[in-house]
Amino acid sequence: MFLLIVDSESPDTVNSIFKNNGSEILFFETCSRVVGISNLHILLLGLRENRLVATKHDLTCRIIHLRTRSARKNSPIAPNSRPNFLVIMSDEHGAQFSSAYGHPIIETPNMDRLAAQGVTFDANYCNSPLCIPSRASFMTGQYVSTNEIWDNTKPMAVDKLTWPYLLRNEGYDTALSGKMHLVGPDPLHGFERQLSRDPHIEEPLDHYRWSNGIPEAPDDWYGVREADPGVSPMIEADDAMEKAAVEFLSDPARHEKPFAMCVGFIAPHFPFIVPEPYFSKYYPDNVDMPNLPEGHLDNLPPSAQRLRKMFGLDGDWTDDEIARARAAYFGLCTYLDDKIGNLLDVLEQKGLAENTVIVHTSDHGDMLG
Ligand SMILES: [Ca+2]
Repeated sequence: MFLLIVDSESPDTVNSIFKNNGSEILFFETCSRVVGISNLHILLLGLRENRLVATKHDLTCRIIHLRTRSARKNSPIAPNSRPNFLVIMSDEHGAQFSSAYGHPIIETPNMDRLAAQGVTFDANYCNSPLCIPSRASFMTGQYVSTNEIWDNTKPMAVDKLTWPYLLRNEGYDTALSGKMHLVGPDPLHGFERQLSRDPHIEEPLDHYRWSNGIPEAPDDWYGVREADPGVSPMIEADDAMEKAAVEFLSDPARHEKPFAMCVGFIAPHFPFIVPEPYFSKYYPDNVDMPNLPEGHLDNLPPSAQRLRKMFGLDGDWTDDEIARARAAYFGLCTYLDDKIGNLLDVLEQKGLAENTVIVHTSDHGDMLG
């Protein structure tokens, strides 16, 4: 399946191209915008003078769940009906760490709920294991190599076409609540406004200089030993994002236009600090240890071995320290899941559920050891 958003002067041409590819295109509007349901990617295209600006092969983004009205009701989206979009994007959440993807311990009932109502993807990959490159691909529908963003310091070019721009041009109310990690002069790139704040752009990282060589961490990575129950600034930021998103969905003045809101939660990204009862739900009795095959670390490619040295990931941690870190991550997954559930509940309470396409994804994963 893919969600197709096309900026086109010739929708008939787009339709014929994708029909010929065996894809299903569902028009939700008679002019130049198309939303289609087809295969494996979120796709952002521009069509000018009957020439595709970006091709189907110029983009991949990972989508974990996609729920559409048509999927729920087994009927196509009606012509001239413009659905709302709710995009829920977490940070560093490997899909395997959810009950929806069969994890034996972690409970994510609201991801299960989304999966039961829509489509779940099992062979879909993000473009980069880093926030900014992966999110730039998600925003533009283009490969990292096309965007030329390789690390967590480079801003996206201000003239990049993004899916919020396309929807905004079509009369959508486009809003961001939380993280999209848009560093540089434009923190919105097509979103009309930020409803909350993105804590990860408030302290930009230094640009990497090749002349400095590849540094090695002087100590073991701090993240493991700081795992604990509690409230970190990132938890406070996530709570604020959720509150702002709920207020947005609940605001009757907003219903004049269709909306496309992206809620960018930090969880389950470290710090491994999560409020109770989420920590004790998994620690100490309900957490497993990493499954590390014999010789795995020695056989990692040189680039991965360099990264391990750079982050200090060969720490001399006890089994208990590792268990606490994993339990906190498990707890953050359930904490995130509760927030997703609250957003779904508000959609239903406000009568928006039937006409809202929900996309749940993450910018990349985590292997947890
Ligand atoms: Ca990230």
